[in-house]
Amino acid sequence: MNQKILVAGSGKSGIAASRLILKTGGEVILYDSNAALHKEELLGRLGEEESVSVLLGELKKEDLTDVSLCVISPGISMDAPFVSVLKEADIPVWSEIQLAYHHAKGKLAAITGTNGKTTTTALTGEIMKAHYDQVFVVGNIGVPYTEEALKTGGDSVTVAEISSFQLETITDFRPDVSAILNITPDHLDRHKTMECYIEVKERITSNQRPQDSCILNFDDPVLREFGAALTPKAVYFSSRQFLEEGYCMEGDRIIWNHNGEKTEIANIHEIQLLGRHNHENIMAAAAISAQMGVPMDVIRKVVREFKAVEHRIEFVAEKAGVKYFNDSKGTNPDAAIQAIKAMPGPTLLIAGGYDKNSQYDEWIESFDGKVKYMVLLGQTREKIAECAARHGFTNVMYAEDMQEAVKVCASYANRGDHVLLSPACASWGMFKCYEERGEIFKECVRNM
Ligand code: UMA
Repeated sequence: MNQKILVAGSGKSGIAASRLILKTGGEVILYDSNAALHKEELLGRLGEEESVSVLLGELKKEDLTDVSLCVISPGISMDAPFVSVLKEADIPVWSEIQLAYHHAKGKLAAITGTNGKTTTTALTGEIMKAHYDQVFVVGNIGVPYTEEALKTGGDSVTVAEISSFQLETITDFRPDVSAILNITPDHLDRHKTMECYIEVKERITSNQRPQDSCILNFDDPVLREFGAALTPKAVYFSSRQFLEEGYCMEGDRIIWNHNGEKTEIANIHEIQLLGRHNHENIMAAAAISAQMGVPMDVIRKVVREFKAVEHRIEFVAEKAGVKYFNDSKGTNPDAAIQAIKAMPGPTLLIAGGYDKNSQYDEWIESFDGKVKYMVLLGQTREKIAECAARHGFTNVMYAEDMQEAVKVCASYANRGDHVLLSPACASWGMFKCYEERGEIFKECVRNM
């Protein structure tokens, strides 16, 4: 890649993309709109001073001399002011996953959806590892695809968690197997309308060919209809109805119904993932893996052994007869509804955070007598409290930080209760990321 490339964003994705460009012989201008960052620190992370320069703050047209491409980090919107400078200079913009895909080899499974992506990606990765020798698990799950792309070979298998942000600026990104798990309102501060959000998610299939496949949730009317006119083969799963062809429930069993033959994947009493949404994640992971050529007995074995991923309805500890669960990854109302449904009894909920322009009504309604108290944190706390009051839920308290929130819950909880951190909001503003929020919660619980 003998070009001069502007890499926008100096987080995980930007650093990994820069390293890939340097390794393939390109030149990098690492750009970040945050002028308070330190050039030397960023240069130190790349260590190729000759071919790297760092630009912070405002981007001007004259900074773009000889630049032939911009690789943009997922957290940066195409509405960001510097993007108009790129457009004026006619410089194409690739997402970080597009750059990785351009260099990667082997087979690719790519998983998107509003919720369940991380669990499905992690489980699919484990299934692949039980069958294939060289497996990479990348993307929104936390390891940038560009960090691993150059390590891939013809026989490798990559499982990628893909967010809507990453799909905005793909060009020829083409997974062999794609999956869209569900689409419910999220990130509307960035995508503006539900229609735009759906369109961006569906782009995961835009370069797929008839020999490829796409795993879709039959219970989502938009996705069901989308599958009907799709180029790749549509494979459906459903946790609500029996499917003549596809992955579904039969009583307590998750099964694959294919050509009139039923194959059991798991009995829900044998698995360690809680809640119906997790049955869907298992169906999707099994479907993706089967499409990628993994035998059903391997799939079955891994599904039975698989434990919840960190920060997703993760059991933390039991203190004074109260069980604590960390669902910091519950960053939107729909994900938070799944977590409440998965709690086996009375629950004290810690919620609130960054405002993504979400509506909280359905989430509050899902409390359904199970949530005893809600302790709110962050920017959205008033908005959530007002919404809760409109729905007649007034057992609401405010906390200034996580430690206070955990303390309040512990003092109000009785033996047999559950304390759940499932914020329905992003962590930004109070924490660096949802992982940090979850880690702090777990530390507060363990230190009690
Ligand atoms: N920045 C600018 N200009 C802007 C906005 C941001 O320069 O207008 C800069 C910031 O100053 C910062 C950098 O961009 O230095 C941050 O880039 P980023 O937000 O893309 O963060 P990364 O560290 O690269 O992490 C990203 C994903 N983050 C987002 O999509 C917000 C991570 O997903 C992902 O794990 C990582 O790439 C590796 O692929 C996190 C996430 O919150 C988990 N994802 C959202 C979600 O799951 O809901 C989509």
